[in-house]
Amino acid sequence: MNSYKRESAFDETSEALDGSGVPLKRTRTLGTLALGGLILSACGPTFGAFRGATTQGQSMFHLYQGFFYTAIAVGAITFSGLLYVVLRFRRRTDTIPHQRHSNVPIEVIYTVIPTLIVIALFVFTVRSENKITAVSSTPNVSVKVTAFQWGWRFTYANGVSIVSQGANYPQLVLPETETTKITLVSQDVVHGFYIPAFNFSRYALPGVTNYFDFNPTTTGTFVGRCSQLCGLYHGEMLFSVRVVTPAQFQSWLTQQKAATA
Ligand SMILES: [Cu+2]
Repeated sequence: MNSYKRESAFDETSEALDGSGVPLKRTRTLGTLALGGLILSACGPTFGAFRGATTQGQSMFHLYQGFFYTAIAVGAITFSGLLYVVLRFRRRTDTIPHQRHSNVPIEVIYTVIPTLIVIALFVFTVRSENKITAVSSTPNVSVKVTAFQWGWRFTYANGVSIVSQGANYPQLVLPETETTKITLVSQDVVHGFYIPAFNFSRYALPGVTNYFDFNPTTTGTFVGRCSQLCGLYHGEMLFSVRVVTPAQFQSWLTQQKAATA
């Protein structure tokens, strides 16, 4: 009797209405779903990608994560169907199931659903790419990155230049949260400006100038490398990226300027 009472008391609360007249139970379910989605995207599996140390890198990561979740859902449905027929018609004595020439509703479903999935993935891709490739007209910092066989030169607007010197790999210093506009060029052959933690790679092409922005979201030091086989010492084309607070960045830049002078 006690358990019955508790159950009925629970039912009363769960069927209660919230202000808008929607049953509380449904509101809670929707809330749980939304929270679940939020937790999945914030702390869900990375599927081997970086979470992204820039706002652009995070957009890339969320797109990749969304593609992966979609692939898992499609895979689960496909394999469930496959497993069902394998088990359902496993007996040797089973006669061949009823064969039909066509089934219009099923054909419509398996044409329309994949089309909708592709359209949705396309829309999300365009939205993410627009965010990733957007270039600010009023960046806080501008750096020209020059790739050459086999190193990098980072030139800041005030003339400070950091360049590869033998085994001394250059370091690109960026301010956290602020917008840094990168102008990427190549002095000789095709190179790839790749920062794994930023989920970002872009060709450095001779005769072509590429522009993009970085808005770092966290301080730290990250590995950078050339992602295009560009010759004998391609493997030596390493660099690092150090993200510091804007105040630290300003004092670093002033110090470098004084050292150059
Ligand atoms: Cu290279």
